[in-house]
Amino acid sequence: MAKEVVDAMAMQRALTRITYEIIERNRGIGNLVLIGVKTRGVYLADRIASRLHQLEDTVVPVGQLDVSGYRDDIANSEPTTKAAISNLNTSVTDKKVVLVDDVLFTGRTIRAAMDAIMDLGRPNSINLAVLVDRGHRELPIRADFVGKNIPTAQNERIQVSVNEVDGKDSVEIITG
Ligand code: 3GP
Ligand code: 5GP
Ligand code: MG
Repeated sequence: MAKEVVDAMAMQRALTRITYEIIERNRGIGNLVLIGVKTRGVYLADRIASRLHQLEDTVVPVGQLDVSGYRDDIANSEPTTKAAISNLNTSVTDKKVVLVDDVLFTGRTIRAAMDAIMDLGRPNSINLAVLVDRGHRELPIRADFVGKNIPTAQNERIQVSVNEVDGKDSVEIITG
């Protein structure tokens, strides 16, 4: 059973609010870099970047991060490649990095993402923006910018749809 908890308008508003919060927290957006966690985190990062462009008239670089080689809980037959971050035309060293993902759950993906970023350089800071925090953390990780907190049972799933790949913007709770 699917229950919609965030519709297209609410998702737009949440991303706009997160964008303002990023500007406020960083006192402007100089030295900012966005890194989206594949797959849907990348589309959310692109949308935040386009709002930043509208509001601050500045182009913020957006990288795409594939954490699969850095995870601790997925058997990994492929050797870890250092090319986990693609499309980023700048170094992360001395940058204020904002990681963007769709759902924060155990925190293991973000732990892996931080490892991948640290392998590439030494950022000034790393913040985390997520559209949904569904709870159930297994590591001491929290998000700095949250679209919506959705407390879930372990056996529930959060389905995030984005227009770019799913043809609609929504967040649904899937049960059973
Ligand atoms: P995403 O790549 O856009 O984040 O992890 C692959 C996809 O499976 C994710 O898409 C996510 O939407 C979906 N997914 C749903 N439930 C889970 C879950 O419990 N764990 C993981 N890793 N992915 C899930
Ligand atoms: P974590 O590593 O924090 O357990 O999970 C975060 C990653 O796994 C996110 O990138 C997300 O894609 C995926 N994930 C975990 N649980 C869910 C869920 O309920 N829904 C969706 N859409 N993704 C999930
Ligand atoms: Mg994700």
